[in-house]
Amino acid sequence: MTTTATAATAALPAIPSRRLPPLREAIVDATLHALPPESVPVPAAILDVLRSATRILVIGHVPPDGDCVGSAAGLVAALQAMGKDAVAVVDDALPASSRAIDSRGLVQRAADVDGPFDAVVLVDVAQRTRIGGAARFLDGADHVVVIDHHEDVPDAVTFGLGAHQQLTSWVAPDTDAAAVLVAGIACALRPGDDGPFQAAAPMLASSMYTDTLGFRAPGTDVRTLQLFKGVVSDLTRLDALEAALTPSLPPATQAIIDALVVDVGSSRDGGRATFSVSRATWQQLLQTARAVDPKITEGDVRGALCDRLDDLRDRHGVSAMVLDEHAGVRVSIRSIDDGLASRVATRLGGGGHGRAAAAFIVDADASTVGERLAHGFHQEHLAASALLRVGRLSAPAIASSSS
Ligand SMILES: [Mn+2]
Repeated sequence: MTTTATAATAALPAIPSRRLPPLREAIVDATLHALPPESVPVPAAILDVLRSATRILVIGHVPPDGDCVGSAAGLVAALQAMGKDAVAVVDDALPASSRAIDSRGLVQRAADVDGPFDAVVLVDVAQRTRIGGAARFLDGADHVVVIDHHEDVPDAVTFGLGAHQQLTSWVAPDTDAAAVLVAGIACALRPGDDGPFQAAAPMLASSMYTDTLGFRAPGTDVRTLQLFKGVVSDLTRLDALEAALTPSLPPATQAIIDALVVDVGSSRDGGRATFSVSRATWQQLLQTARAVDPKITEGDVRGALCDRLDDLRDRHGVSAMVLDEHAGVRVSIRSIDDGLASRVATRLGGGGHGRAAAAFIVDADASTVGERLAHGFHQEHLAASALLRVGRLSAPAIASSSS
């Protein structure tokens, strides 16, 4: 019985929360120096596993976001640059913005990959239940590594690991993005050789950008911005990065989303804005999009809705969306208050970041979920007078805008 759990929690030292300068100003501000990736303190145990392994699988979470895709693809690019046989899996359809981050097309679905791997690395996630079909690769690995910046503390039991398997984890909850940790790893893998880091850098920069909401999230660490600036050093590069991360939907699809947001404007109450997308509306959004471009994924459309949710959060403090998809009801929650969004999502059986979190609820109808969402906010001590009003846009109301 030699299972060993190495729990390294080498977080960056905390700094006071404050809003950063606008990104475009920060990029051209000569007094704000770029920070080298060597500044991220990487636990030696993580490097030992990665250096000694020959066949490595790197897994991100599902549903995916920019950070897990960029971190997984970036780590694989770094490992390949030092001659490793490394494969990235995110077992879900990638939204267009994430496909743009995975600029080399390194990320695959679990069914397209053959094991076994001697090391399996989870990035941006610390739960076996959040990696889809990639979970089966955990069972044959000598080493399981977790690199994450959320609160979950992994252990060998919940990962279902056997006595011969070693779990090595680096969980740094005060870090803005998993990509910050991966940047440190890529740089430290082979001292004196920045090839692995350079191979990963564009993907990691995009991850940092998305997980900090373009460095607009309150409390974003200035050092993450300085790391980013080491890669995206001028406005030309920033423009290219932002253009790649902003997929365009067909005008008819966008028009429906715009109509939803107009509806939200009238339904906000007490600084909290919510909106509900019925199953019929969701189907209509997908159909209008795919009629123009069959490659548009559900994630692309969901991403456009979430962009609006972010705007609403910035304007109203709290925003939420109840999205009635075919397989269940998705709830997305945003808050300026760090922690509120994740606490409410946890009450609904989900989780996520402090300011952006989600839950996916099967076997429930949207109105019941909407009530549970409102109740969840109340349990978080939001005033009763700010009872959430859910703006509903029925399918007939948008029929004219899609025909
Ligand atoms: Mn992340």
